[in-house]
Amino acid sequence: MKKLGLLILSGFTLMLSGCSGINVLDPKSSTGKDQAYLIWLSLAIMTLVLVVVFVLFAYFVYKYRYSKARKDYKPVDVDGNRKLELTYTIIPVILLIILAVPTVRITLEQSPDTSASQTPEDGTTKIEVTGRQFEWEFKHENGAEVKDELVLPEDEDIEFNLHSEDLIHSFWIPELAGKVDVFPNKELTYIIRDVERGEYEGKCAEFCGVQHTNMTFSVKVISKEDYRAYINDLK
Ligand SMILES: [Cu+2]
Repeated sequence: MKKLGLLILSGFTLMLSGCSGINVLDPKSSTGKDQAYLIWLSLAIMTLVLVVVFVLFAYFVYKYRYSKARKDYKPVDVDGNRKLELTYTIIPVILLIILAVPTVRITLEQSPDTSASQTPEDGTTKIEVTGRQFEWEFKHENGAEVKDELVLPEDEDIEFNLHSEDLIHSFWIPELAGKVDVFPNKELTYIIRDVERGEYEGKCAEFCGVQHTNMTFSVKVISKEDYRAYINDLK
């Protein structure tokens, strides 16, 4: 009975996690790929530590199990054993360095910026994003505005200038990159690099009111020529 309860509970947890159709671990931009790399790297290091600890644990539980023969066994005192202490200090430090270096580098590189770049680089497309209850508005470089539909040119870096008109929202295209909070009275610049062709889903990831669930948008990444034609038609 307990087992059945556990099974039902884990089933519910899976359903409630709302993971349908989201493929965070197979991202379609180099920004998202860097983020997925960090997830895999930390998972790999955690798994390594877990396996070593569990194997040693099982081994010691077995090796030092109680028996009549060892009833009066006194373990060796390892207090102050320099070799041992150095080993279990240095190994975690090395693991943390392996984890920290790419994490700090990628985080600094990708962090949303408070100042929009003044001189757009070649291969960068700027989109002004406005979040409001309960819709998204996208303004293209030529001034054309579209609601809840984001069309982008493939293989370009997309510079999003994000702001909100009311309260805090969160801009999220799971298949392209991680979430970014969108604030009122604060302009944030977030760059998603090398977006790949395809159709994706975008959403607000910050509970912002009763219609929050409906604050979604579609994302279409098309060829550069098609994109030029698209924004010219919008004008
Ligand atoms: Cu919202």
